[in-house]
Amino acid sequence: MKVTTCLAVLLSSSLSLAAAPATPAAKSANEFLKLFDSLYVGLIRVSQEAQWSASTDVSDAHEGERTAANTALAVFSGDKVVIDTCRALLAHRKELPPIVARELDKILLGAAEGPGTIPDVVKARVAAESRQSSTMDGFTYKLDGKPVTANDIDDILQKSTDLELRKRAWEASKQIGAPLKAGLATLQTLRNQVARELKHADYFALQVADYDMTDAEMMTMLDGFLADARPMFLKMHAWVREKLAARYKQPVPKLIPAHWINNRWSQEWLGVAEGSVDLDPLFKDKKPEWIVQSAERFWVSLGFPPLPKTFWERSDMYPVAAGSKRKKNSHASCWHIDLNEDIRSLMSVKNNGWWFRTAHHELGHAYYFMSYSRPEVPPMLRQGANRAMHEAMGDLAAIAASQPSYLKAVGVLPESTKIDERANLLNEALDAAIPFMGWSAGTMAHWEHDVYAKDLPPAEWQKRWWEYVAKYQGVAPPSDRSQLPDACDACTKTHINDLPAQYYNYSLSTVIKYQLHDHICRKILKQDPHSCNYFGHKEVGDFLRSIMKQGATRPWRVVLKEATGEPLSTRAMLDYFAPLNAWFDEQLKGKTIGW
Ligand code: X8Z
Ligand code: ZN
Repeated sequence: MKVTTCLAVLLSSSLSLAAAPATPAAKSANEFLKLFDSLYVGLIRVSQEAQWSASTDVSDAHEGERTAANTALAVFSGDKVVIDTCRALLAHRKELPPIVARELDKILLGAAEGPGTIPDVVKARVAAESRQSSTMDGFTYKLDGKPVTANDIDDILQKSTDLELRKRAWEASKQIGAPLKAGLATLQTLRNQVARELKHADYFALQVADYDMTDAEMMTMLDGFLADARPMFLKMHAWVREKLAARYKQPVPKLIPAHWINNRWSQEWLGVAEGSVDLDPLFKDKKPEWIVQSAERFWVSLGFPPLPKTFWERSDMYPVAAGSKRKKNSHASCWHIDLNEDIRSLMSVKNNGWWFRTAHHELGHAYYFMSYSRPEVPPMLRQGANRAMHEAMGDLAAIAASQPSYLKAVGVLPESTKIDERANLLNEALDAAIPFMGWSAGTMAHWEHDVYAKDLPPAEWQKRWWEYVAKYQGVAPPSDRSQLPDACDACTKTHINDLPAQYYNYSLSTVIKYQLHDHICRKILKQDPHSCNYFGHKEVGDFLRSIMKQGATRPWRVVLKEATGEPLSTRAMLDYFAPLNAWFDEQLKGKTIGW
């Protein structure tokens, strides 16, 4: 085969290979990848470091450094030579080892994020992304005129029964939307321009391409999840609105007012199921550090190594001290700084049940990073089998961390505590699965799809958002927000700004986590999935590691089928919650379902 780019000529003349490749195409690809990987890893590290500083200490200087580092990365990743070389090599796909073709595919997807053929657009996009993150991370919420943190707002929504205060706190949580709206409008155009340059239909389609799917296929799949979960969701919705109306002494509404629910976006419906284990009091005397250490103990008990020393030295996991001027991103995340050993987490951990689960989730990412950081997995494939699989590992640890048998085993829950299994199952469905499908596969996926694939004008964003919240989540704002000219309630969600067109990752991960859980409990531990404790079981760790260590070297559908014996399916999730059906039917006799 003949590759005519100057980079390839330079490469073939200057590099030698350790092992003779089977075909000329493979030889050229190896030479190209050797140089590409070395430059890419260097640039990614610098870009991640700059992003880390900008996210943990918001300042103009850090924003400037992030923009500079990300521009350098984009210029390299999207260089025309890189694009032409990958395309030329992929024209000989059949002559390439599959892992090499996968690497080249991933490089092309990365290039499509910033094609060198439109440098001004790419530069503008990188700067606009950086600005948007700084605006978001540097924002201060105000409640009754006083500054409050996201944790403070969540505390009120999780604990207060004062409906007026709840409404003010919920409205305060929407303040951040207006300053982000103009930036998102700019990014809507720039992201689509960038994606369309390399012939992706739009930015949403570009993100979905990472799953080897078209956006139509993805939307059909998500609509399938929604249809599968809908019968239970409708029952759950009818039951919850009665419960909350009684709690707040209000008439039973058709749509549930958003400030009645314990989460800023009604994505998780926590604290409705009475009689379920209330975790918060159990952590009252614990330090936030203990929460993260417990999450590490969970993973170590499965046979994973302790986290690297640098994780503890470099992570930023606790709220900024009161009175400090420093501002940091308030959303939990885990970072693979150098695609090798430098792993860090950014959180604002407090000693409550929500952060206990979230810490387990974040360390799931950390252990996935550690498992595929090995010489057999090239840098471009140091990713999850797909992005959802990465989230699923975290989510799996989060459900495992909520199981009473685990909480008893690690001494959080007194041995003598009586467990109301039905209440716990209901609580889990409300918190981690069924309403979450309406939010993730419904509102979030459809709204972002409209924004990118249908170029929905910013003037229509707010109205469309609340139409979807009503349709998919059965929720309404406390007062009409669809006509507020400056508001952007969608923009209040972190991912809309800095992980755009990817939220369906969490819908898939919800489905996958129950498939993995079902397999682990039934096939490996021979336990009932409703009461199943992974803690201390190395065979569970071996199973998870067998998936994680592959990174993205093989197609995700193959990896999932091999691991669980089943293709992607809502079966396990629906089976898991099936015991609630009869109970709901009993509770809802004579009541109206739906809205
Ligand atoms: O963003 C997250 C993780 C990031 S690693 C904490 N999650 C989604 C969200 O908060 O909206 C986990 C569940 C859904
Ligand atoms: Zn995550």
